[in-house]
Amino acid sequence: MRTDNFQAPDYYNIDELLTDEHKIVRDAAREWVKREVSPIIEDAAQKAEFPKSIISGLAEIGAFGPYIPEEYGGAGLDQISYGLIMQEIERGDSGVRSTASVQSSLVMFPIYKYGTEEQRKKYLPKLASGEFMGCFGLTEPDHGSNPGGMTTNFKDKGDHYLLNGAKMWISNAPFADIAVVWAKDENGRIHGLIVERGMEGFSTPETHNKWSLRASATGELIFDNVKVPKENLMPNKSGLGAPLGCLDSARYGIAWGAIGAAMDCYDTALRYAKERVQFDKPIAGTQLQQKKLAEMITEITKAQLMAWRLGVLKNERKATSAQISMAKRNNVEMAIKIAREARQILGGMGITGEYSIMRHMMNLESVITYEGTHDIHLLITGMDITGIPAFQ
Ligand code: TGC
Ligand code: FAD
Repeated sequence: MRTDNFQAPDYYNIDELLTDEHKIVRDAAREWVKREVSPIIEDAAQKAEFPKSIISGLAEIGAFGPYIPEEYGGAGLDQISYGLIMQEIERGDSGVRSTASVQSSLVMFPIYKYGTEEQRKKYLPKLASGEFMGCFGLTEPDHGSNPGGMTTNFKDKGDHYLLNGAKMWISNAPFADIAVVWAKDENGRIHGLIVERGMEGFSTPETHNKWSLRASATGELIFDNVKVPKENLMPNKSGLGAPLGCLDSARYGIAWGAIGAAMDCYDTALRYAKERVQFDKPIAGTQLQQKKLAEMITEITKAQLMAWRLGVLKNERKATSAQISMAKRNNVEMAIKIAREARQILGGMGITGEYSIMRHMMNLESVITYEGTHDIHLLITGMDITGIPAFQ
């Protein structure tokens, strides 16, 4: 079992920008990750198993619905607390953060924002406690970056809807109790439907052979003439903007989460470089390794400030989708570059499961792809500053 000696870098005293509540929430998540995630995560990733034993702990630290009001079982926290929780969880593993992101921002958020009061009462408290786990079906085999082209559809059959189609690359799908599914009606308008495990014609085959996010379960959602009760349609928003609105919230969490992965890689590499002696001195005393470490802490500090400022804007309801895209893109790229450099600092040891770096590095290949690829976020920034979409 690996000892977790993590010490969080805070080069610009960003702690001084946080409230007492932020620090309490952050420290509780940090301690929980040290205690419950670090000891088991490498084994889970090696076995490609989602560690279901951590679900109740995630609920206890407020990771399921941090910003959902307490009356629905959420933690009622602000956006910076949400970000800090994601940072700490992803410090442990991006796959665990994925589970929390999906549950909070892609399942609880749409039910809270677009659902009926009955739907909120029925699902949100159980999702907040982890009694129910959820997944989010937007991506299809032929429609990834372009979800507006989706073909999954439903027809009005009087007393129910008949749902057909397939979703791919869905986090939590293999074990989820409910799925928030985006599908077109007979007029081609996109709506969100809540599909429950056990509905006839609904299956969730697992996706195997992943080299990334191995401790997170990924699968497909198959709908073969699934009869969905009419009360399972979320009525308060339709069109592509509805799922994209959920992505704003999840992408924001990833902008913080990626910092956690980067901090873990940096902290591990710094400690190793100070201990590892070659040519009769610690490799941390060489200019080449100092360049790597100095650039890492610089980039982490910039990313921390960006995430914090975005959190302030989110709290004030002023953050734009394009600002969120910029932070997701910047911080994930920052983290993946740091993971690659940190792995090299560890030499041969860097490729082993004795250290977390290679796992973070492989995980981040998914993080840079999902919730909008690196390219798509650049195009979103490009469109925002020029006013001209360049997607087609
Ligand atoms: P476009 O015409 O630009 O927009 C359609 C409508 O949507 C509105 N909109 C947004 N609304 C809220 N938030 C946003 N971020 C929004 N972006 C656009 C827009 O105003 C418009 O509204 P209206 O009222 O005029 O109809 O749409 P487009 O088809 O040109 O596509 C734009 C594009 C490429 C940016 C978008 O499709 C996109 O973001 N693609 C990337 C797809 C993506 O991110 N998929 C993620 C799937 S879920 C996932 O990966 C979960 S991983 C979970 C984990 O494990 O952590
Ligand atoms: P494509 O869209 O086919 O893109 C392939 C390449 O082409 C990319 O490099 C892309 O940047 C580039 N490209 C695409 N369009 C353009 C363009 N206009 N201009 C220039 N370049 C372009 N989805 C869900 O709905 N729910 C989930 O829970 C979920 N979880 C996931 C978990 C994992 C582990 C992974 C890997 C993915 C997950 N996804 C999920 C899907 C994810 O959102 C998609 O993989 C992502 O949006 C990209 O779609 P794609 O894989 O089809 O790639």
